Amino acid sequence: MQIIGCRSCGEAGLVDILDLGDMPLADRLLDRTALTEPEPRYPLKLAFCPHCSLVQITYTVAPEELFCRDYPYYSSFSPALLAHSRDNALRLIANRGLTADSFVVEIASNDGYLLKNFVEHGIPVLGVDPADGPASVANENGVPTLNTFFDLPTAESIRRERGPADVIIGNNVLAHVADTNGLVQAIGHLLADDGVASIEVPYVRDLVDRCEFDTIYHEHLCYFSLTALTKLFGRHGLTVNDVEHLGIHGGSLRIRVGHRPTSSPAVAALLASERAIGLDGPAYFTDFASRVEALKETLLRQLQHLRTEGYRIAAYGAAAKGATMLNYLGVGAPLLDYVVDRNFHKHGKFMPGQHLPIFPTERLDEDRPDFVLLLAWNFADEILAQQSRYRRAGGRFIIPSPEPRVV
Ligand code: JHZ
Repeated sequence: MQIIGCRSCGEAGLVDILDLGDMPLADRLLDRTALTEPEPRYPLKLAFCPHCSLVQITYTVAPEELFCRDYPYYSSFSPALLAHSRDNALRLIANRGLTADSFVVEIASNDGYLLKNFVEHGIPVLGVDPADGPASVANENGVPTLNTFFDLPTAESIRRERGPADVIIGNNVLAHVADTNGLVQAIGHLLADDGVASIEVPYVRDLVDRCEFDTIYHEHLCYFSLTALTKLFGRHGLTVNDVEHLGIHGGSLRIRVGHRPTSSPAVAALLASERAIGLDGPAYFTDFASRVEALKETLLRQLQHLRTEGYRIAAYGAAAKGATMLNYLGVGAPLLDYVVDRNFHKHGKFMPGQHLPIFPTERLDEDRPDFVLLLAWNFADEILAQQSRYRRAGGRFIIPSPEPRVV
């Protein structure tokens, strides 16, 4: 569905920023039998709202089609993400003085990768996630999880049965929910008067500055600045009381939100710096499309040159962002041979659109392609360290952004 007004403030007059064309769904990995069937494609266009500064895509794919069955993303396959999440959990436990009498809720809790840290400390938790595979893994591992979408009716029923939440965590979920205001309202309803909501979102400034265009796909409806976040939460009587700029996922903001204003200087400082660089206006985004196009041309030329020279090239990371990268560049076979990934739920499947097969990472050692395009560049340090044997044997990685480089 095409949106008419802004996803946050509802105003008309969105300004176009970037058009990636009609794209397949990034996490819709295909079985071999589906390869001959037509694949749904939807418009992928980015726009800016001059009223509330929210960057957003203009077309909404039904959430049931995106998230419920066969959702292949399991958070627990990245040790760096596990460490990041554990650190967040331990800080919340210490700073909030959480005990066996507290109640922690996580929205989009996936396979229980984060809540397990609270469970270990004897703190009551509840996860909510619509993806049936990850939710059942969480339940099997002792992290109680409701296999449903988090919305106002769900928040009301949790509050009725369990009382208000002392902590609500929502990492990489705010951008995924079509009813943006409904989600924030539901958070406000479930959050205790003195509770804190800890929310992480990829930071739109990093997206633009580092040309991370591949993080744009249909699951990500919104791309947040602090300016846009404060307006969104403020509309529902909630205050952004703290903010941190983190490296995870190519650059993210973690905000702490509450009913009571206790705002830290960090919030005022980041809002001022967004104003100073013009992130609250459309001009900041004017050259983004041409920079994305230039990156595409450079990377394509490089890959084509290597192939012409007779080198074999594979890719690492059957990530959602990998699907945007491959489909926007229009590269599959014969330029690239295959994709490897650690997540065994993805093995034996094929990437959307370009239909490259997905294999376990051990394939790199067995097959020794000359180059590997790093689609999961956000975990570059971790993956390069893990692939030291392949690299010692002469294998090289191509890191696509902020500009292509070979390591
Ligand atoms: P990764 C995810 O996007 C999911 P994706 C989601 N769409 C979201 O919002 C963003 O994050 C923020 C694999 N891997 O996490 C695991 C290895 O094989 O960058 C993943 O399949 N070996 C909800 O899908 C992929 O790479 C490794 O050592 O773009 C990484 O996907 C590591 C670390 C990862 O996200």
